[in-house]
This record gives sequence, structure tokens and C-alpha cells, in this order.
Amino acid sequence: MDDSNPIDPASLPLRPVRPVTDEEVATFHRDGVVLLRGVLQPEWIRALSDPVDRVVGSGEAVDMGPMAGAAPDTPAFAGGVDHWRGDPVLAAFATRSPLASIVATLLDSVTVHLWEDSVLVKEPGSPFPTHFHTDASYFHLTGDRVCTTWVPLDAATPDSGVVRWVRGSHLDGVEYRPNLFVTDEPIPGTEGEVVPDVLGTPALADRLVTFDVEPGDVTVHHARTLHGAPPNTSSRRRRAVSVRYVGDDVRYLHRPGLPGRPGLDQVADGDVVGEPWCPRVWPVPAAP
Ligand SMILES: O=C(O)CCC(=O)C(=O)O
Repeated sequence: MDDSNPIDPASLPLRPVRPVTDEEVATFHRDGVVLLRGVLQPEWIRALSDPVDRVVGSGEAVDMGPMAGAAPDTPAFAGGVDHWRGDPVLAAFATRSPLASIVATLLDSVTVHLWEDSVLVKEPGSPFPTHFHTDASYFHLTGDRVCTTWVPLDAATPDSGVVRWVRGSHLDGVEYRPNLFVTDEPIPGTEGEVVPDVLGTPALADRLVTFDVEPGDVTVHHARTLHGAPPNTSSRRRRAVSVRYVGDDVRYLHRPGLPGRPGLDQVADGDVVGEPWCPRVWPVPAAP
């Protein structure tokens, strides 16, 4: 991007290219994941590219390889959260973009609030799988209407590390412990069941689903859906922005062992999730 002519986030589209269909809503509720083909405009993909590269280049998204004991020159798997707080394009994407109406439709929710965003980049040759987990394990939340939108900036396939999900696992009724993404080791002090060896458990492995995705596609999964991703064995980058949202029935629940987040010490268990700590994104707020 030419820095002398920065993108005005207010000029980027607020509505998806097309509405989410009834069939896609049904798939999300049945499978705990849905692929929405071609819902994001190329303008959004172009606008996100520089901020994502900046977040990775500056170290704001941290290379998780060393947590898995990787040697210094190992191609990175970089990740972080809450980048929207420091970047106007990422803020617009998380709070004033087609994602809001997509999520309101899928969650069948009158209101939607932003929980967090995450930049997740697997460089070519990055040997790190994303270990299986459920997003709900990482959130100080209780409730059903919680989901993650995963937005690829590059075409992604199994060899470049596209995500895979255990179909229907959001309905299995298991609360799992969180791990550190690049190891199976649960985060100390957290509660729940340790995530099983998904690939080695036929009852889970037989339900795996994945998609080859292109920029413009968005996948949305329920926060209780088990998912992970293979390493990037290709020569292509695998850049993604993942944005997590909550709907009407969601309340705070302080969970032991998890990192804090802004405002968490100001809320009590059972409080509604909303402003000022979690911006409302649906209905779309008035322009700033
Ligand atoms: O991008 C990845 O490898 C993992 C994505 C993920 O787990 C998520 O966004 O919930």
C-alpha cells in the first residue's frame, strides 16, 4: 500500500457481497462450522493485507514457535489478540464490516458484540500444527451464541495449513482445557477435560471437515467446535484474521488460569457482555 494514500476504513463496505442463506445457517447449527464462499469484497482483503503484515513484522503477533521448542530460524507461526485496538483498518474490520451482519444472522442474535480479533500467520514451511482446541476454553464467558469468523487473506489448502473442524463437536457437551496452540500441554490452572488426540480417535477423526478457501471466503465456527490446523508445508504464506463475537445470551464468567483482558476486573460473573469493553457491532452503530 502507498502510505501517502492510506485506505479510509469508512470507505470499505459494511454489508457482505451476498446474504447468508438459510441452508448456511442450518449448516452452522448442525455442524458447528460453515464455509461462506465469496462474502467479502476484494477491497477488504486488500485493506487488511498491510495491517496484518505490520502486526507480524512488528512482533505484535508473537512467533509461537519457541513455545514448542523451535530453533531460532524456524519459519514462524505468529499469533496475537486484540490488534483492533491499535489499528484503524483492523478496528473497522472487527466493528464495522460485513462480519457483523453475517454473525447476527448465524447466531440469530438481536445484538452482537466484539470479543476479540486475532492475526494468525503460518509462514511457508512453518512446521507447527495448530493443536486442536475449542475457542470457548479461552474465553471468560458462558452462553451459547459465541462464534469465530476465520478470514483467509491467501488461498489456503491442507498443505498450507487451512483449519479443520470436528463436525458437530459443539454439541458434544464437553468443556475442554485450553492449550498454547503449538503444544497439547493445557494452560496451567485451567479447568476442564484435556483435549484428546483427535487424529488418533476415530470417533473424532472420522468427523473432520475442511475446505480449500480463497480470499473473499469466510468460515464461521461455534466457540465449542473442536478445531486445529496442519503445518504449512507449502511455499505460500497462510495469513488469516480471526474475529470472535458474542450474541444476546452471553454473560461473563471468570475462568481460572486464563489471561486477563481489558475490563475483566470491572465486571462480575453473570454481567451482560457489552460496552465499554466489548463494542457493539450489530445493529451497526452510528458512524464515529
Ligand atoms: O489459524 C489457525 O491456525 C487457528 C485458528 C483458530 O484456531 C481460530 O481462529 O479459532
